[in-house]
Amino acid sequence: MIYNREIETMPRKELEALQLARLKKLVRYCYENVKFYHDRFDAEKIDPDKFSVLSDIRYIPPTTKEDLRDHYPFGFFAVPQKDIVRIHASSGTTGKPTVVGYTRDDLNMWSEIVSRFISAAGVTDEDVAQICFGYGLFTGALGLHYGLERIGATIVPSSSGNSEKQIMLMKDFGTTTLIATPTYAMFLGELADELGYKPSDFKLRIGLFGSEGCTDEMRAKIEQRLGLFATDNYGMSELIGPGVSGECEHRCGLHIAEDHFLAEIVDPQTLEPCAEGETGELIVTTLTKQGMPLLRYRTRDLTRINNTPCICGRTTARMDKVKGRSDDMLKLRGVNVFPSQIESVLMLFAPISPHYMLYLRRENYHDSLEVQVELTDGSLLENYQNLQKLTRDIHSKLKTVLGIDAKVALVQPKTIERFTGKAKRVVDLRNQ
Ligand code: DLL
Repeated sequence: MIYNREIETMPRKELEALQLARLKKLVRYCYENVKFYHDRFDAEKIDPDKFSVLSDIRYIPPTTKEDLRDHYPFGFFAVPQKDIVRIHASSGTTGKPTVVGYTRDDLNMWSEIVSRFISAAGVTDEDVAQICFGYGLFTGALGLHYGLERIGATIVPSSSGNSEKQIMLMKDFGTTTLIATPTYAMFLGELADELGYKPSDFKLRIGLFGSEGCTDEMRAKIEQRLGLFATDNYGMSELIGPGVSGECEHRCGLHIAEDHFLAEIVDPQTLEPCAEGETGELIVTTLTKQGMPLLRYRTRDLTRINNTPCICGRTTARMDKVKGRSDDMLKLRGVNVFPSQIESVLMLFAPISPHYMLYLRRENYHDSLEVQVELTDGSLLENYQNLQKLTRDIHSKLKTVLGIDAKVALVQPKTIERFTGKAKRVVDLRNQ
């Protein structure tokens, strides 16, 4: 179902005109209401009233996470605090979190764009939707919550963790839509299997997975385990949370909510625009946000954009599944590799499970990578020859496909940590 037909199928010329009108308003709004932007425009001699085409946006230097950190907590807010009705924050693994403030209109817009991608995935008011994202400062749960409520689905706000109970609820309440990170969905599927359930014991039909990447191979495994059809959705707390883009049933890219977000792809090194269709870093401008508008925010996520209309009828541009974050790229003896590429190779081997960890170490001034991966059947550990052969096969596949020389360690089933939110599979031990 197309939730907002007028916007989602708008001819591109009209859409671009709408974006330009909104951009012009936004630039002045930021200049007048956010000191950081005011100072920056003055310093760079940017006239906020001289924006006449969308590409003029390139005159504005990008905004970074460090800029937000430097103005912690509320320095980027563009409205008085009484107009902020909600605050979220990104987890902030190191140091202070990044804080985001929403006005009532921002929350409305957020529900609208979430309603779009969940409708595009096929969810309706007939569905029972179990939200297994953590409720709290994280945007995942409440973002999906209000979008699902708007379309009238029955929400089960079970949050993350307490996994056996999740499975009981999933069965007893007849959950049809599972909302989780792909990692947690995989874990729930595995646990259901261990508890003796088959996919047919559940009424699951759609998975709305997001907040982290997942290869197609991994997704196929999760779908099979749980008996559902999964779509990917993307977002980021600084920009709003989930809802920036999401796949439709055809799964050929994530439709961007372009009336609210202006997306650019740039070379992450030079920050020069990439050619159309080329992969680079996604930079996003929030066209309509009032509480905390951002001009050219550097997401660090790598993807590419396709502007051609989709077979679903939507005209909104589609971004590829995120390939990785520019800061996640592993550099091993001159070879650049993303964790997702390693995952794709591992998925080719049936005797290993989709649970793995990547350990980076520095030995004698050389970086080395250990790929630790679980066996599906622990009895293989007793057969030295078979174990050696599998280890060698994985090693050589990683070498031929990706050009990396990784140490492969096969470990007992169920020994690698399970995550209830985003997985943290890369452990960097190089500076220890
Ligand atoms: O993860 C927002 C969200 C919640 C999106 C629930 C979708 C569903 P943050 O915690 O700020 O926000 O993390 C944002 O997560 O820059 C990406 O690197 C990554 N990310 C989010 N969605 C995807 C996805 C939420 N579908 C960061 N595929 C982003 C790959 C994703 N990476």
